[in-house]
Amino acid sequence: MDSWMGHEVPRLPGRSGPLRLFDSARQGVQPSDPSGPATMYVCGITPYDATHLGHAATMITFDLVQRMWRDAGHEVRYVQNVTDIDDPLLERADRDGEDWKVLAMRETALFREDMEALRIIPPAHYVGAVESIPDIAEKVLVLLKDGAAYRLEDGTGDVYFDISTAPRFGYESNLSRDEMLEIFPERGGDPDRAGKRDPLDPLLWRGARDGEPSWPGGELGPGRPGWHIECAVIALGLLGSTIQVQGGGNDLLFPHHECSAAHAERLTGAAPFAEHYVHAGMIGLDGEKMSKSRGNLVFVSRLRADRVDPMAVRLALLSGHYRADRSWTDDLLTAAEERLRRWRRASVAPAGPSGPAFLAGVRDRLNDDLDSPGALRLADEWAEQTLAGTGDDPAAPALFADALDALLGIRL
Ligand code: 5CA
Ligand code: ZN
Repeated sequence: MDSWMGHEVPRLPGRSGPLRLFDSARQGVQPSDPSGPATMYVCGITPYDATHLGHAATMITFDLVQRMWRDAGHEVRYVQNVTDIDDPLLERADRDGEDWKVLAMRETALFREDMEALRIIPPAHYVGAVESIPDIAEKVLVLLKDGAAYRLEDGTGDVYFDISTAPRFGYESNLSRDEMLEIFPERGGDPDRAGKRDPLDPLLWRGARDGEPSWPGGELGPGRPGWHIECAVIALGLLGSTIQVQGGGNDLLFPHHECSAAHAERLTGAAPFAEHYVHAGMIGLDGEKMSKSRGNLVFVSRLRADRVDPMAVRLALLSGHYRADRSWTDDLLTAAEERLRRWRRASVAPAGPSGPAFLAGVRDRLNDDLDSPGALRLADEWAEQTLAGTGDDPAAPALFADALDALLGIRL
C-alpha cells in the first residue's frame, strides 16, 4: 500500500543524546539507544471513519520518536499498518450500504492527506491487512501445527491462540486476570465463545461465513485474519523477530499488544517482542471521551476544511504530554494559534538568545520521555526574550525555526 509524501527535515548541528521512553511492560522510563537501526511498528487506523484528533495525537507521538532517533544519528525503520479488513469496517459498510473496500480506500486516502498536512514523517512501509493475508495464514498454520493454536470443533473453521502456551502472557499490560477478563470483551474479545479453552484466548483466523468476505487460507481453509496476528505478522515480516518500539494508543495495551507480543514470541522464540511498548493517552472532547456513539469526534479533515492551520493543530496536541489522557478544547486551539504567531514573529527577528543553548534545551526535554510541554515552554521563553530585544545571537532565529521543524515537526 502507498504511504504518504514526506517533507524535508532540516539538519541540525551536533547530535542528540539517547532517547528515554516509558515502557508499559517495565513500567518505567528506560533508554532506547539501539546499536543497529531503530525499528518501530505503530498500530494504524481501521479505516471506517475519518482521522480524528485522537488518531492524530498518537501519530504525532511516534513521529517525535522517529525524529529524536534520527537526531541521535540512528537509521530508523518504521512500519505502520492499516486494518483494512475487520468487523468494525464491515459493520460500518453494512450500515451505510457501502462496499467495504470503497469505504476503506476513501478513509485511508483521507488519512494520508491528514498525515501529510500534519507533517508526519511517513513510514518506510505502510501495510494493509488484506495484502498480508497469505503471510498471516501461513503463520497461523505454523501456530496450529506447533500446538499453540486450536480449531473450534463447531464447523466454523475458527482458529484460536492458546494463551496457556505463552508463559509470559500478561507481562506487557501488567494486568491481573480479573482486569483482563473485564477489558477483553470491551476491546473486541469474545470470552463467552463456546468451545474455547480459555475465555481470554484470542481469535487467529475466522472461518468463512456467508455474506462476509473471505480469502483462501490454504490448509487452514477459507476465512480472514484475527486482529492481533495481523500486527504480529506484519511487524515480523518487515522488521525482524524483535523490535525497539511497539506503539499505539493506550486502548491497545490489552488485549491487542499483549496478544500480538504473545503471537510473535511464540513464532520466533525471541522475547520480549518489543524493547519498549509505548502508549499514547486518549484524546477526548471537552472532558468527555471522543467516541462515535457520543458523536463528538473532531476530524482533522474538518479543521483543515475550516482553514485551521495544521501546524496549530499539531502544536495544540503537543501542548499536553503524550501519555496523559487529555481533552481537546477550542481554547487549546486558540492558544496554539497565538503561540504560533509569536514564534513566527520571533523567528524572523534580527537576533535572539543563544541558538545552541535553545537547541540543547529542546533536545534534553524531548529525550526525557518526549516532554513536549517542556520543549514548548523553552520555545516560549526564547521567543519572549527575542521579542523583548534581549539576546545577541544573529544565527539564533534561524536555528530556532530549524529546531522546531526538525524535532517537533512544527514548521513556522
Ligand atoms: N487498527 C487498529 C490498530 S491495529 C486501531 O486501533 N485502529 S483505530 O483506528 O481505532 O486507531 C488508530 C490508532 O489511533 C491506534 O494506535 C489507536 O490506539 C489510536 N487511537 C484511537 N482512538 C484514540 C484516541 N481517542 N486518542 C488517542 N489515540 C487514539
Ligand atoms: Zn495493531
